[in-house]
Amino acid sequence: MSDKNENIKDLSRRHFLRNSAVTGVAGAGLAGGFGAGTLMGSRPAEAAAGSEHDVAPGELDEYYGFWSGGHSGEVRILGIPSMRELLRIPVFNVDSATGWGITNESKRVLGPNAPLNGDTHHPKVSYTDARYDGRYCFINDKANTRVARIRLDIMRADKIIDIPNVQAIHGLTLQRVPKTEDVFAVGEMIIPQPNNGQNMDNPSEYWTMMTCIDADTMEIKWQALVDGNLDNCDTDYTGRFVAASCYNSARGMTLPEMMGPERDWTVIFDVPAIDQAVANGDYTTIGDSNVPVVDAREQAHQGRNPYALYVPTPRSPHGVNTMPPEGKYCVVSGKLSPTCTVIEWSRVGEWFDGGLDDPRDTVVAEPEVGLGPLHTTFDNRGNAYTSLFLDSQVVKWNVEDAIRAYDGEEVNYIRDRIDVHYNIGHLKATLACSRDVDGKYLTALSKFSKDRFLPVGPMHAENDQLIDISGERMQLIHDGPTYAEPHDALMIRADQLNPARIYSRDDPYFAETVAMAQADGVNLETENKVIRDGNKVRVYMTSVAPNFGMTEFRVKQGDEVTVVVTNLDNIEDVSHGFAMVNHGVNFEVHPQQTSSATFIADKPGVHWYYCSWFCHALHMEMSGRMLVEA
Ligand code: RUQ
Ligand code: CUA
Repeated sequence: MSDKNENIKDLSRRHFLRNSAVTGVAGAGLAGGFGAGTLMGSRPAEAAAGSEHDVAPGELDEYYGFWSGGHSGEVRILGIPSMRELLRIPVFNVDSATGWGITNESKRVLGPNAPLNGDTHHPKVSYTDARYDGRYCFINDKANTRVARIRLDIMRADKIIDIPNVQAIHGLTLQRVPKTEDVFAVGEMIIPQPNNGQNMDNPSEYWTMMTCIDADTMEIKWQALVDGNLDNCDTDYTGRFVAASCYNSARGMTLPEMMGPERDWTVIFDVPAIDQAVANGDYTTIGDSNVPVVDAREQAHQGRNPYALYVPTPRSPHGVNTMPPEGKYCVVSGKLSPTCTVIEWSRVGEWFDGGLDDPRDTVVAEPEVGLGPLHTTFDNRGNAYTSLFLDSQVVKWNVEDAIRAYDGEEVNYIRDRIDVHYNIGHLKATLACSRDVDGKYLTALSKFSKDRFLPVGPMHAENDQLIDISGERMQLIHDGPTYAEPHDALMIRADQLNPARIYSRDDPYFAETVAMAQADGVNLETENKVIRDGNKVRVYMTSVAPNFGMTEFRVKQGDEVTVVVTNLDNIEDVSHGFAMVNHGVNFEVHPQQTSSATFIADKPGVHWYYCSWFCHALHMEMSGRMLVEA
């Protein structure tokens, strides 16, 4: 490939990483030459500073970006195109600022004995008719095999569920049409079934599943047992199919075993057929889980598998992305193959309906795009943009031209390439997973930042870059350092979200706490009261800037104390916090919110509590004492 345009420094950085990454997979023959698809050389990123993309102080952004926080366990909201971080939503982590993981309200969502860490990858905002409806954001936890739902009015998770029978939920995607009723989540690792310590030494009996979750109840509807493993996934635009990539078709336990086959596959599920199987009772259950498990492995079926189509796909495929706005094609990115595989959804339907025999007949193009293709996104002009991990590039290619080339026509489908810094994973264009795709901006989530920012020790920032894709050529417009480690992002128009400005007093998020107060005969909005119930003490207090409704309360050493604070301020942004010194307690109380935390008063003496959210000129004075009698 021609890297002529790059300066020497840039060249050496880039090649260092590419070579080391290639060495790691040398056995796979990846170091070989690449032809037609990579004709157009790379070019250095042209930075457009001080352009029309700037968002001046006081101006609002055009888009909301939902960013995964990776192994920070959170989800973040950014404003686009400024890339300003607007909010962190704690989900699978514990958060000192908001008290997520400390408050009773968040613990009810997290469930008993919830792990303290998480690994979020793929935030997905709910749809109505393949358009963002701003209700929920769903997110996976790869580290602890969970799925969470975040309410987008208050930006807090309201349901977190454990997924049985699988390990490491990675890909997560939503039904688009007619609306998001099903959430699909795939388990990446294969494990014994059941995984109870009885059958660990026979990896040929390790399997994984795709899980279907009811978006409204967050209950698991069913699981589908598959061959191979499962990685990323996406749905079509009819509500019928889900496709998932498999990079371990060999079901290997080690890297060489996993990388053995030249082709792995994309598995495509017929969701109504599996729904029907469950309705007919055609399923089993595994171990002590009562989730219906439908067998979608090839060995379970003579003739055509009614539940799953396995489309051979080169090699260790990764990203699975349906092309908007009609959802005609699905692009699977090859990772260890320099290709993307384009599957036509209508042909998938034909295969399931008996019209096609060879699963590969659903493939309509396989363009060569560059080294290490991971994910693909789209504009509204028929172009796809694929992230190239090894080349540290985004490549723009035309889908219809790639189909023509696959049919034997002499056509160059590559439109442009741009360097990103460095080693990009995910990428996403504005509204690219919906009918409203607009082809304006693309975010490139680069895994390495090295020399792009001031050094801050051995742990480097990630570099989420913003690229203007509205013209013929891509233009880099922003470097955005971020904390470990965004995997995926999506951007929706600002008008597609309508968040609450203050809490509603009947918000279900704290309804159980309100019910507890009612059972104690306490009116949270008017009363400040201490209720003793054996060695359990419930302290109800209000907050109005700059006062807590109670400046002291008295308990006995060893009491289990629950402090419930209700913020009576109803002015936007007048948030209070409640921190109990030396007791590991701090939590948020936003306008009209009720929050609570429970702790043991195990230390006799005077313990101050204070407001932790700067709320008033007399914020420092907003405090009180807990007196603990020995
Ligand atoms: S998957 S780039 Cu979850 Cu690619 Cu991280
Ligand atoms: Cu209330 Cu600071």
